[in-house]
Formats: sequence, C-alpha cells, structure tokens
Amino acid sequence: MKTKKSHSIVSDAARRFQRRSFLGFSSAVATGLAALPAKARELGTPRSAYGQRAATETSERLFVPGATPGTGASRTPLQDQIGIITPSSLHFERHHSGVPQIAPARHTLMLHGLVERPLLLSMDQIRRLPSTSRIHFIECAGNTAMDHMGQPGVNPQRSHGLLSCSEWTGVPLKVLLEEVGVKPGASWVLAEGADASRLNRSIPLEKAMDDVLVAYGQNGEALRPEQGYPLRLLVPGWEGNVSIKWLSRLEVVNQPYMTRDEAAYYTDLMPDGKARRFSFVMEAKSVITRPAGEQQLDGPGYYDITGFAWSGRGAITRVEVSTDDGKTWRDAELTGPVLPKALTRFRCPWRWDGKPTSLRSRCTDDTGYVQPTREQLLAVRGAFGSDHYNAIKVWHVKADGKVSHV
Ligand SMILES: Nc1nc2c(c(=O)[nH]1)N[C@H]1C(S)=C(S)[C@@H](COP(=O)(O)O)O[C@H]1N2
Ligand SMILES: [Mo]
Repeated sequence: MKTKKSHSIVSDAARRFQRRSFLGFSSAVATGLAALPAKARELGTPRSAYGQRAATETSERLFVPGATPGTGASRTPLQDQIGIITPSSLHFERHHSGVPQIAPARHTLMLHGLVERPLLLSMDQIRRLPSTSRIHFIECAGNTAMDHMGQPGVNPQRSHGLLSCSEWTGVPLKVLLEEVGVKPGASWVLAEGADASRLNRSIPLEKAMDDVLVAYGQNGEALRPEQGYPLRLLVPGWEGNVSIKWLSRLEVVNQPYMTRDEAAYYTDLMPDGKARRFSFVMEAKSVITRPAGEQQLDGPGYYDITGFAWSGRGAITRVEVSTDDGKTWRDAELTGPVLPKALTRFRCPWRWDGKPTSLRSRCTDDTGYVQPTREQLLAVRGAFGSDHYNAIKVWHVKADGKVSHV
C-alpha cells in the first residue's frame, strides 16, 4: 500500500520476474534493492541539542481556519501515526482566541468559591505536589461533524483528526480540592483559562474528584504552548472543550454556570427540536487508518488493516472488522497497550482479491456499548446536529486499488 506521496519500492519490470512470497512481496535481491548506494559510509551529521525527525518524514497537521482570527483548528494526521501516542508536534489544536504566550514564572492557579481555604498556587508550588502520569486521548466534540452532516471526510485526518493521544503528567484535581476543603452543598467546579476568550466550563464535582488531572507534562516534557502551557485541565474521556487550557482559575460552585460553551455550543439538537445539554462523555468510536481514504492499494494481495478504537467510558474490549460491505465481521487483534480512555490500536489481516469492496470497523467498550451504524445513530439523534457523532466509518476500495470516502 502506498500513500499519495510515497513511491512503490518494487519496479514494474522487477515485479514481472519475481517469485511471490506469502505477502506477495518480491525478494530484495531480485528487484535490485541491494544495489542502492550505501550512504552510511559517509561521516554523519553532528549531534543536536533538541532533536528533529528525519528530513524525509513530512507528515503535518492540517490547518482548518475559523470564522475569526485565533479561532479554528488543526487536525492530526492519524493515517501516519505509529502506535498509540500522538507526537506532541502533531497533537491537534483547537483554540478560540489563539495561543497565548504565558511566562510560567508569572502564571498562577486560583482555587476559590465554596472552599474552606482558598489558594493561589504558583507553578513551582504545583510542581511540589504529588503527581501522576496517565495516557489519555483528547477528542473535540465536533470531531467527525462533517460525517454527521452527510459529507464524509476524505481521509482519516479530515474525518477524525480532532483526536490525539498523549501521556499527561500532573496533579490529580482531587488532591487540590482536598487541600482547599470543599464546603457542603458544593456540586460543580467552574474551570477557566487565561487566554483572551477566558474559555470556561462547569464540571460536576463527582468527575472532578474522580480522574481529572491538572496537567503540566505531555509526553515526557512540559506541555506545548498549543496544548495549554504551562497548565491545563485534562478531563479524561470527556469532550475536549472541558479540558481547559492555560488553566488559571477553579471555582467550586453549587450549580452549572451555563457558560457560552455549554449553553450556545456543545449541545446536541435532537429530532424533537430540543437541545441535549452536557453530553460530556465521548462514546466508543473507531476508524481504520490504513487502508483508508486517499490511499492506494498496490494490487491484489496481503494487507494488514489497522486503526484506532477509543471510548470515553473506559477500555476497549473488542474491535471487529468487515471487509465485505458489512456482511460478515471478524475480530481484530488489539495490539496493546489497551488502556481506559486512551487510543487503542487494532490490526486485522486481509487478502484483497482485487474486487471493489468496503472496509468497516466496529468497537465495543467495557460497559458493553457497541459502536452504532450511521442509520442507528440517526434514528436516535437525527441529522441536525454536528457534535458527538460516533458512527461506524466506511472506506470504499475501488477496482483500481484507490481507497475513497464514497
Ligand atoms: N482556554 C482554552 N481552553 C480550551 C480551548 C480554548 O480555546 N481555550 N479549546 C477547547 C477545545 S474546543 C478543545 S477540543 C480542546 C483541544 O485541546 P488541544 O488544542 O490541546 O488539542 O481544548 C479545549 N480547551
Ligand atoms: Mo473542541
């Protein structure tokens, strides 16, 4: 299989003479691969203070501008990701008023409201508290919105790219709330960012005391500015919008504050005309990333199908793959690690017979919830909204080996 940019390693002439192996690859000797120049005999480049990827690796985020400056998103190239961790440089970005440049020495976190002992913490003080590291995905509620609206994304980056997975390090919010002492009657926490829009969201106290992190680390180093440097909230498994970046204020309150992003946005218009509010959890979802839209199969033969499954409710327990237009399903292998509220990698062997067909994946999480078909989802939710769409994604394989979204 090759993507649009890469080239086949086997020349057509060589392919005619080769003896096919199980995978259908020709041997390197027969095709002249061994005759490639031995570059390693030259003296290499010097050491570097902060590393970069190889110059031949060109995968990039895709920038999607918003209506006004500073808004908009950039999408992760999921089709190029190896393993479950998204490189920090390729983590999707979604901001409502640009990326503020914050000096950590001047950044503080205020904890106040219905608490016994209000606190103002510096970054140095936060770094002295007990910390933990956990691998979690972040997915924007509007991921796959175009698929919901009947204009399916042409490739995994365009359809599912408001999704990334990192190892996050920080202080459990529970530790901070116990330090300040939550007063009786408190039921929500209002979290606010230090960016120009002061983006803020209400989070139920129960979730705040469960698995929410006040994070300063991402994949072994400080958060990237785009991900909220120097401090962000990380609300595992919930719509990305509540994971407030550039976190500067946590107010313990006794009701949701109906902020802009939980009243005007991030609600789901239902078929009866009413809006569903606080659809926090990102339900189980999966997508095949190879072979997928805009990729090209290199003729009939063996292909390893691979992709991601994830659930905001917990761990993925099963992924099934169909290679015959949804008629039959086979269990894929979860290649591990399989972690709750994290991207889970699956793979499934497939021998393409050269005929047109379509590929699908369907996941199940540890609550028993099964990812719905588009028809099942629309029957409950209708096609009016855009957020929180998690239906099965279909990739169509054409006779010429092109993989397409339609
Ligand atoms: N302060 C602040 N926090 C924010 C946002 C923002 O614009 N400002 N965007 C939210 C949205 S809509 C999403 S999906 C996630 C995206 O996180 P990321 O940019 O690290 O991928 O951050 C959320 N937190
Ligand atoms: Mo979002």
